[in-house]
Amino acid sequence: DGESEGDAGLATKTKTRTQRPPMYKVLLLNDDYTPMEFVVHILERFFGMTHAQAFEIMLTVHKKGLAVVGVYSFEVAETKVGQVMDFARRHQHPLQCTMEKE
Ligand code: NFA
Repeated sequence: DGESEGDAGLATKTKTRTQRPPMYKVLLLNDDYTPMEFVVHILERFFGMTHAQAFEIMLTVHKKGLAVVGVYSFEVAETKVGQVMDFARRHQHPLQCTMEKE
């Protein structure tokens, strides 16, 4: 027992660490053209933020160039990115949203 030759017959346990699924950061990128209120609307609509939270994060993106707007499983992150990109394109704004593994 115990995946070891040097145990002289004594039981040993090899700890196997549980694998948590990877999480993905969803990032919003600044640009010079997308209206501030449009970005605030996106953060409320797709990321469940209050108006005050959304305004604060929008200003962070505006000043710093980008911000993490949420952390999700791959599937949820992919859906959020798709929703933002589609909504921005339909309104003819150049807003960019991407995801990266944490
Ligand atoms: N920089 C944009 C502007 O001045 C606002 C903006 C914020 C765009 C966050 C994209 C993301 N109108």
